[in-house]
Amino acid sequence: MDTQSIRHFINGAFVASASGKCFENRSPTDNRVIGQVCEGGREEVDAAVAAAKAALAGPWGQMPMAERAALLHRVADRINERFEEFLEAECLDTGKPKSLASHIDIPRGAANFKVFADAIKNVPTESFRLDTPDNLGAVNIGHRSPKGVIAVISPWNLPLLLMTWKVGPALACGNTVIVKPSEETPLTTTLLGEVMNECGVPAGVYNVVHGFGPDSAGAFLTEHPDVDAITFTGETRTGEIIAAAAAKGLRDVSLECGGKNAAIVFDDADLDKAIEGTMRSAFVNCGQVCLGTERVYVQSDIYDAFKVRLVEAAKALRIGPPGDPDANMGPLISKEHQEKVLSYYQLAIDEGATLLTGGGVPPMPDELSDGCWVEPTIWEGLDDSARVIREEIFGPCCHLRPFDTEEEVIALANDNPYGLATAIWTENSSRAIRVAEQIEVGIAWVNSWFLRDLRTAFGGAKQSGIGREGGVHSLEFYTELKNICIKL
Ligand code: NAD
Ligand code: 6OD
Repeated sequence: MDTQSIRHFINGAFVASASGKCFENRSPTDNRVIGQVCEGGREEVDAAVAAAKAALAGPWGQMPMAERAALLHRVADRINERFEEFLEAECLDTGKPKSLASHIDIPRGAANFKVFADAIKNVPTESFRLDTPDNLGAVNIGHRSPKGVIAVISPWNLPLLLMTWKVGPALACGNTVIVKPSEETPLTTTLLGEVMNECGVPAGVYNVVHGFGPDSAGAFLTEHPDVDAITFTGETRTGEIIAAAAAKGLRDVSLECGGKNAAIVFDDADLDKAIEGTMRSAFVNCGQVCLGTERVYVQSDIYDAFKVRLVEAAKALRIGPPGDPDANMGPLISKEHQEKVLSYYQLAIDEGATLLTGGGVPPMPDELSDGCWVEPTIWEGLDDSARVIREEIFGPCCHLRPFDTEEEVIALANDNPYGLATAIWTENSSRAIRVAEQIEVGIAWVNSWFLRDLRTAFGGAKQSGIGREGGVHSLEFYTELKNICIKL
């Protein structure tokens, strides 16, 4: 794939925009232009939706489930065969360390196809025998069919992983898709088009239209009347706009949105595990993980010991570009996001935080000085009502606050409009379950973080989203369940 000239993938072919419009793709490591991306308009969205609709009526719609599943296994295998190209492309777009993308982004991108191809073969449908007045009875059989044409709107933080997390189950269930990847990260979604063709996935099953959100490909796609359902991952306020678009025509919508996640460290926690886990949850992917921890509550009697160790570990993080084998933290995604995160760093000080480490832009070599770098940052001392405590920052930062009792920390953790994830650190399993049950989130980890079993429900409570994906929950979303009632 020519990473310098990125086109749409529609009906099995790479095409430019009819308008000739393009936008720049810039490297987060030094802000240089790394390519031009075609910007899709109504014409490209119409063509992609028409291709997706036609494919449902073609060989894809007739394909037996086992054959479809085998094809998706081939897609996963081909991603793994072209692993290095996917890795290069993901790191070029995001600037993240290769060590991270090679362990998380690319393998999960492939796994998402295999897991859901296998799941679809093993999910039973319901059946009920009904007594009737004539004593002959009736039998009800559940039948699942694909929902149809699915719009997939994906973000930039884990581009391949989060896009295939939706495309994998959608295709496994027999749907066709149009993906609108984030304008920040167009590469791996485009590369997947080549893989689809190589594996023999019929034209029109997987389509990609590049562009922005409002008044661009994202809005045109979600508003398109021939799109049957929309699955979205991104910011909560974008989710609200997409939910409104989905309401027209009563299309189904799945929303995986933002978070302001709490970690809770009890005094009986294994401190080594809690420090290692909190370091990952606050700083991995430069803090750009929706499940990441930005609020850390630590029981008072271990607060000082925890603080000293976390700050020391954060200071030891090595910031650098993907090619630096020692780097374990990359840049933020864009200058715009860097500006946003730095504005929160300033706000924290204005709101009265004590800065424990970081708080600015790290010194970088000349050739990287225009990159989107920020320091890993830890504060304490903010009021619970501070904006830095309440709003999602989506950067490598967290605030520490002591607590005394279980009841107090449950109330603190729940005092937020978001409800995505939490991490609870304790060696007392009764307490762990008691607390996990009371935290208002979709995902609660105990003595771990981002430990994923793809068969489990994934999604957010409160303003973190609507619906659940993962395992049978994805199959629920991507199929239409019909009841067939047969009178005997
Ligand atoms: P974003 O909402 O800005 O963009 C996400 C996608 O939506 C992009 O492809 C964008 O072009 C598109 N978009 C924007 N406006 C649109 C519109 N009006 N109509 C249609 N499409 C539109 O989010 P982002 O900045 O790419 O990602 C970061 C956010 O995503 C954070 O808030 C993070 O918490 C959230 N996120 C959530 C999860 C989850 O699983 N809950 C996972 C990853 C990221
Ligand atoms: O692991 C996943 O399936 C998933 N959806 C992760 C989301 C991470 C958010 O940034």
